[in-house]
Amino acid sequence: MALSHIEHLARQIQAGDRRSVARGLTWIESGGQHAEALSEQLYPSTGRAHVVGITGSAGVGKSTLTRGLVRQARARGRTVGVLAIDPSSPFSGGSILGDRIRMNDLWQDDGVFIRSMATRGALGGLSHATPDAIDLLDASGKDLILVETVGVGQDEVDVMRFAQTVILVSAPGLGDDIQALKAGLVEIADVHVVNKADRDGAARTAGDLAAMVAMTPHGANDWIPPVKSAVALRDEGIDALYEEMQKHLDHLNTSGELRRRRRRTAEARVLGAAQAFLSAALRSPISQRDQVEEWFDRVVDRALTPRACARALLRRVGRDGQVGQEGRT
Ligand SMILES: Nc1nc2c(ncn2[C@@H]2O[C@H](COP(=O)(O)OP(=O)(O)OP(=O)(O)O)[C@@H](O)[C@H]2O)c(=O)[nH]1
Ligand SMILES: [Mg+2]
Repeated sequence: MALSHIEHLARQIQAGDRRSVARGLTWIESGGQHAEALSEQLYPSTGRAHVVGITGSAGVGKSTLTRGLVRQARARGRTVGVLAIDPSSPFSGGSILGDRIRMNDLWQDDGVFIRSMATRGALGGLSHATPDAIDLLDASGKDLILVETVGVGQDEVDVMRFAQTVILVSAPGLGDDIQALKAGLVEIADVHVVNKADRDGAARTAGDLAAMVAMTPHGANDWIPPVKSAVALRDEGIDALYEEMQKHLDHLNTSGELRRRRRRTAEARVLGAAQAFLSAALRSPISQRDQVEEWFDRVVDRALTPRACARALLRRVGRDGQVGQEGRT
């Protein structure tokens, strides 16, 4: 594909053209050279949106809350992009369809762009496609980008690194879940919300969370994650949640923490890309040709240690300039 074609698509995306945004996201999901060329074109016009991660156990009401937050943003005249990341196996597409139906009313609004991504199992994995997809929505001019994931695995926790604000959704009656989530997710939450506050036990869940927050040491100028309640189904508590999200962004801006978070994100992306390049290069047939075969034999014959061989292989990969030339970036 000619570069001018990619440049054209990038310009259309920057102009906010919906069909181009949809097409660009499809490219990014499938990865490869076109995706990288497109991301390169878009990168200079990113870094403007407020990226908010919405995570929590399955069924706590993340999508319902997301829909509510979209409405709050729209009422304030802000444009919104939503990425609902489906961590389920490629075999079950159920919840994508569910999300689509539940968010149906928002699909008609030009100021909103919603996309479900089932990237688990795709080459490069969840955490590689997501930041590029966020960038694309950012470049298309969306003021707010909401990223929904079930916080089940390390991949989903990693995705939250790309957000400036993380909202952790809990629901009453999921005591064990809270325990399970404690290690990974409570740590990264900037705002807690106990959804389904219409159900028994909501006050207790909120109390447990508040106790956990209180146990975490905080400096005098640190942000202390608030614990809010909501009934997303009835649109209750969503405006207060939106306000907390805004307050957190203000805190990031005034404290200098925003720059530090962006720096951390940059580092994670660079290292992630370097790892992906390297493993692709190491697996490529070119780097395994001739000499390398002989090296492996020498390892078998105890003439070379596995580590020394690995160093030689890395030197060779670097010298051949193959790094990043193939595979997903
Ligand atoms: N009682 C009650 N039910 C709710 C509330 N919010 C959402 N629900 C219901 O809970 C179920 C799950 O809601 P979703 O918004 O799909 O939850 P989710 O966390 O996005 O689910 P997954 O994406 O599948 O993990 C739906 O049947 C909702 O109608 C609430 O405030 N109260
Ligand atoms: Mg959902």
